[in-house]
Amino acid sequence: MDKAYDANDIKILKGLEAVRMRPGMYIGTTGSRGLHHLLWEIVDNAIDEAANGFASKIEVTLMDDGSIMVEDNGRGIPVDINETMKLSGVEVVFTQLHAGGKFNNENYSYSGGLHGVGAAVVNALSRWLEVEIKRDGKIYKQRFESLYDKNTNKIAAGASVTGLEEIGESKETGTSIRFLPDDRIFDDIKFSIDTIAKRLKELAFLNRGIKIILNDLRKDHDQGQDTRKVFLYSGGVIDFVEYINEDKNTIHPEIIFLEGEKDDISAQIAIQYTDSYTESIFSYVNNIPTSEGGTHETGFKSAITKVLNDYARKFNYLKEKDKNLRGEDFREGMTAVISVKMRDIQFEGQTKTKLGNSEARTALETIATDQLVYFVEQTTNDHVIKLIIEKAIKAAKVREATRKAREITRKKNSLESAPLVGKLASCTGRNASINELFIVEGDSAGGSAKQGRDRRFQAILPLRGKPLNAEKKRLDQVLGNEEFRTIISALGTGIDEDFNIKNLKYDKIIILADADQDGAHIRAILLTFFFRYMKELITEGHVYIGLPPLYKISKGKTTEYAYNEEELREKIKKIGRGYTVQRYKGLGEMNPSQLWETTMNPKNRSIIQVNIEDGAQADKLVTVLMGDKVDPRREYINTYANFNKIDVFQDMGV
Ligand code: TSJ
Repeated sequence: MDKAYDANDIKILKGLEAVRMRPGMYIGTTGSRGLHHLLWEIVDNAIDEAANGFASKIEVTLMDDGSIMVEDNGRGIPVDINETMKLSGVEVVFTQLHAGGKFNNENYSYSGGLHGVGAAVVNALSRWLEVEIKRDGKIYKQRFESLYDKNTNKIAAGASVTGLEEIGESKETGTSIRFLPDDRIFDDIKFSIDTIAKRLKELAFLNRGIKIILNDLRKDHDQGQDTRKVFLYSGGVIDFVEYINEDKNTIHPEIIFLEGEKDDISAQIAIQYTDSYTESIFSYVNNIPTSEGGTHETGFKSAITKVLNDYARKFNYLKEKDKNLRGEDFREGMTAVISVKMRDIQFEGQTKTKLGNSEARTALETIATDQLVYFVEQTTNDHVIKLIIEKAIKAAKVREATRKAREITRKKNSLESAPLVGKLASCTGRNASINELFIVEGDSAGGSAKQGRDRRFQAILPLRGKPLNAEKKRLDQVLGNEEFRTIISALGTGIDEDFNIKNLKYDKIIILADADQDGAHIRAILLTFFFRYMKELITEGHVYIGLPPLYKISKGKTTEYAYNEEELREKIKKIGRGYTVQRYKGLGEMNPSQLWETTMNPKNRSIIQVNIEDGAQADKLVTVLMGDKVDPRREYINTYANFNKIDVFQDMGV
């Protein structure tokens, strides 16, 4: 008979083994995201130490054996014995779940809420983990391993294989953690230097004055990449805004900086306007991006609207008969970064990236109002405020014109939708959850696609010319463009504030353009349009880029296709002597059955899902691709415009 569970068993169940049993519960996934989550967990602890004023430098190093090291020059994790636990501070941190290394919550005022699962989880999911601590004149070291135990037939998670040993002396202080993620847990244990660099740069922007260094000591690291990157921004969010606006045309040189604290909530805000027609607000709470916004953003926006309207009235920009300007008018062309630090954060929203705490709304409204009132009262700032208010008044006028244009478009779409949809070859099936819309460059490729498709679920929309560049246009002009009107009416969702994803008629929207500069331009134009006016299409993962093959290799009756040069070499090797190679210059060169086989048939095709995890980076990329500064775009397109590099295009965030 099984023996009854007692308290000891329960304790074992709550040990680190539990983490290995259900890694997803602690880190979300065992894919690349989860792997990097381990790193962020460790980095967050070092950031906390620095944010509390005890460390000034954090160094992350990718080691050649696949492990990763994080070092700070803080006080060093306490090494003395915790009386209740009968363990050293170090052992508590790495072997006790939920202890989280927070000995003293007063010292650790702010800790990341999304992460914060604790260093013990990292230990449990690593092959091995080593910690080195310099403090009190000494160097201490301890090693943990996840080893197979043949007595229990199980892997003991993160067990200490040495004690906390004194291995030397040092006048310095600090903590260093090195660990190797466990390949028995993760799908792949290769860290992405790009993902890490992007996040460390962001953390450096959000934590002014902290020097964050990234070293790549892997022998096979990408040639041409620096092996050492240093991120240090003494201006913090001000530098962040400057970086986002780097390739935009700013309309005033000085960046507005608002900073304050209320009810234990602190906020830093940087604002600068550009000649763009869209708003780019990036908000964070405890260094975590809040892509869906939330209460802190709402509070900030109310403050802007109220203070600037009051000012506009007081100084007669608005006459008595004029209506107040709307919030959106003041946000046209605004780039802003908002960084909030507070306790007990709560997330809401579809992707849990929306701040829910109501106290953040009132705090941000108060802080932003007080600071902005102070800013507008300085006579040296008169010219900036004047620019902003005049821009908002212009925006309000355009808004009114747009409303009228929109009404006309609505009527047009409902009354005479036939000519628009005329170009569209719809599919016969009505199941929006499987239907696909191919937006195809050119009439001839469009014709092949119409003939080659599976008409039950694939619809084709050929694009004749280039649609206009939405980045440089206002909504009324976008709505006036025939190519865009056709797309809007085909998708069924409406646009901008009318957008409703529930009405989307297709699960996948696949952009099919040639592998040349013109094609790259069309892709960029369409992505920009979706990004600015139908963002959810992208964030919900409905937008794809189709990849037509670049080469056809044939011999007798065998035909193979290759999507890049490496594949071409492989296929040639496979097919042997006597082959011919055709290089496709455009989609138009393929006949309908070839196009189906290589590019449209879900069984064979390759398509790339467009994602924008990193909003600031995506915004920057769209600006570079579609803005009116030519040099950065030329540089970018020269580097990335071909299909072989399109994965980079995706990595960049669009
Ligand atoms: F926990 C960990 F492994 F994730 C980790 C912790 C990783 C890294 C890279 C750094 C750290 C860390 C922890 N750096 N600094 C600290 N500081 C403390 O743990 C500490 C030191 C002193 C005192 C004190 O009250 O004297 C309190 C704390 C929490």
